[in-house]
Amino acid sequence: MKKFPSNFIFSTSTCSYQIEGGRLLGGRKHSNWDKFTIENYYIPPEGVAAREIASIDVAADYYNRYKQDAKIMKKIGVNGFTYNMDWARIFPNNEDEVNEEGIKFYEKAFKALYKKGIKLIPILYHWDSPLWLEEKGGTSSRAFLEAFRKFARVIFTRLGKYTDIFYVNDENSTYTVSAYLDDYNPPRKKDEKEFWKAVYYLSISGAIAKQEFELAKKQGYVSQKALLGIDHDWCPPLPYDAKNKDDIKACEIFNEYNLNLYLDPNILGTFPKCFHDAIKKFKLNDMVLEEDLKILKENTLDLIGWNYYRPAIIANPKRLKKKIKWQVEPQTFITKEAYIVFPKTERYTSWNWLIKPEYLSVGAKILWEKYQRPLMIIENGIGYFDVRENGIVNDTYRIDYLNEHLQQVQIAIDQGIPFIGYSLWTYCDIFSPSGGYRKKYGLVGVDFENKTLSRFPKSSMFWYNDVINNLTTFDQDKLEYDKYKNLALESYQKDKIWRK
Ligand code: BGP
Repeated sequence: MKKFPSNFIFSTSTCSYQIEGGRLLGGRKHSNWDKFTIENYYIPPEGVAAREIASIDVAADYYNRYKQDAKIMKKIGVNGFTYNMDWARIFPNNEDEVNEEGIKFYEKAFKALYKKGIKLIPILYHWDSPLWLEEKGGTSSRAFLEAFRKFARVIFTRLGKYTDIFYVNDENSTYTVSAYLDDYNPPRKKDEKEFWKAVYYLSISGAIAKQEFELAKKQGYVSQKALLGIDHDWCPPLPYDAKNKDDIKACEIFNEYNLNLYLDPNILGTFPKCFHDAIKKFKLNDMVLEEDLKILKENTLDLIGWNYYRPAIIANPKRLKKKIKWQVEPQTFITKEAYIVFPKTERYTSWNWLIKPEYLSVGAKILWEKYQRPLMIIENGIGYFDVRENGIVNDTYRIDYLNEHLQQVQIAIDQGIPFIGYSLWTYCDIFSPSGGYRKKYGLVGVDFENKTLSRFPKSSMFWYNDVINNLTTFDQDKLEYDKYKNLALESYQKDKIWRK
């Protein structure tokens, strides 16, 4: 394999409500995720891979530790940091009043990175709406559009100097399915008509952000070569039985709802058939304005961010009536014509997430051929029960997972697919929507157990540093686990960056 290009972006990604804390500090007011975690607080028994809904009041305390974190990121050697700013910190009370202390926090935090040669890669929206917006109807209402325009404008004009890559939103799919088709995440509307409204307004908001982005470019707030993308978590489907035409058909149906529905609008400028069918079914014609569709068509996005964790093994539900020995997780997917199944012959994480790295390059080829946009991985990582010993975590499983997935990015680049970067989920241990603080994803540990929130190294951060220094991944069977473990132990003993 060829080495990564010298200008390749090696980044880590995270998200304000999961890492930042300071939820009532600096003029901030509560959001829907504060309300949700307060009202649904639940800690499962120790060591169980189950949903933990803990407090995000302090989370990993990035709000107070951003300077230390910038130094640690420098040690890792990343040149990017993908971060979703907190809307409720910048606009705590309404859509018009900017909280100067809030935006100044981000200017300080991102300047600390910028001075270390780490490019900020902002994601504008990641599921977390200010409460005042929820009260106006939230993402499934037209109120979302103008409020989002004002929010986007502040981000582009105030933070445009620190970067030339932005994303409008993270995973409209998981967000709309888990929060509008299901009641798993806030605002827990569990109403199919609300689901289609949220899909519509989120798509239009991406085009509105592009309008503001191009205006900010004209006015000199953002560089002319800057790019604005959308970040989607498509799970490339594969048929449970490659010879079964019903399973193959089910994969096409899955893609209509899990790929076309979320990327066609902001990349091609048009909604796919399933959307138009739903508008008729739910009599939502009044929602769809000609002016909106014009904005959508004229303001498509430049880049596809892709959150790749796993593909989806798809079977036609007709099969499920037969007694087939496998796990089937009833999916709250919009379609009942395609089910995700979990054959026991596959590899899974302890949270039952399928591990199949080769579908990263398979999926990348499909995305490039269908949409012809540069790609960047915005999330890829493994949640695990990490065990800390001698002050560090020797996470060889995370090194395995990340190395074999990043290798697929290299393979895709060798096939001529224009990947501009890879942003790993995640920098340090944070709050996980499905696993709370027990489901660890970080390259860097955070001491939640003793409530000190102090940072400590894991072996995987030294693997990532090795990849970045050499501009390549390593043969899976030649990974130097002991080297990374000893570097972590040595660093923890002597580097001051671990002392706040
Ligand atoms: C994505 C979200 C991230 C992150 C990740 C891991 O859907 O964009 O915020 O949470 O999933 O998910 P989890 O933490 O639930 O394992």
